[in-house]
Amino acid sequence: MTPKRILLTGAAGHLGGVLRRSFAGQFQLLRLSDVVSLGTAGESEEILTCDLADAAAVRALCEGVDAIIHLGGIAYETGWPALLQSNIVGTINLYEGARHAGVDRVIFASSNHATGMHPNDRTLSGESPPRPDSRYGLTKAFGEDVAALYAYKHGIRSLCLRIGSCLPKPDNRRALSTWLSHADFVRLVQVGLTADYIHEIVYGVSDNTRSWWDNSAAYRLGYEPQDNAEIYAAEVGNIELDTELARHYQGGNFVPNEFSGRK
Ligand code: NAI
Ligand code: 15L
Repeated sequence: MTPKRILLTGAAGHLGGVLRRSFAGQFQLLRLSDVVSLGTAGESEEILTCDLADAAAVRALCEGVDAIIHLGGIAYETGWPALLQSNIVGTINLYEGARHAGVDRVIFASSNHATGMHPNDRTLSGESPPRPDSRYGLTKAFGEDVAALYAYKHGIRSLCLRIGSCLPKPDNRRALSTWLSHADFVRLVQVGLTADYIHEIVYGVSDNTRSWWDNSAAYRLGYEPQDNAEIYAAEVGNIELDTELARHYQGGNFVPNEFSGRK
């Protein structure tokens, strides 16, 4: 059954904007939320400004929706104080709000950086264990576990998307493996809104010839990506990441930052 009333967190962000444009007028209600301004509400849109770290506000935010697309949070590496509030406390608050409100499902924007310390000669799947490449990646691995707790214990269907590089087009050699086109992102979220699952972890990636990820779990749910980064190979295939570490591990440039491990 297609949900009628949707909450989108992180709606003012890059991917939030992609979904807002694509979903305009498609649902009875599209509730848009962010901590920053979202402009004026369009038809069947509702705008609620809310800090994900505010438990009471998030509880109110989740009332009366069937499904949540949870994109809100810090999308890059930074210090613990900010990540703790937005990504750890924020995700706990979101799932707790969903439980209180009886929400059917949550699509959680995880990240490839939850598994970024795996070398890129390895093929991973959603069942591959986290190997975070950063504090940011660790918050995403934590979010996947929060999703599992609320799925198996409280019945909230949870689809975790380990998103690769969701950009208008790939911008370097690494992205020929990790690229997720905007259109395929929308397709994957649509699958998340309608498919039958309890808790799944899949990769958010297009049908890239050089993909590092076995995404058969997403295909089983009905995901049919239409784009392949390879068409940009001549344009960006020679644009390499700067360091050997970044080129060796799936997490790319997140890996050399503060690296003091064994090579
Ligand atoms: P973005 O940074 O453009 O958007 C994130 C939004 O979350 C921002 O509008 C920000 O204001 C909001 N936010 C941050 N802290 C908040 C808080 N405490 N309360 C309420 N809102 C808060 O990021 P983007 O690119 O749109 O990514 C969306 C999600 O997808 C993020 O969770 C990111 O980690 C994840 N992701 C994105 C990838 C990409 O290629 N764009 C790759 C992997 C994961
Ligand atoms: C992410 O998780 C980031 O949010 C995004 O800005 C990109 O760095 C992306 O991963 C990536 O790995 O390309």
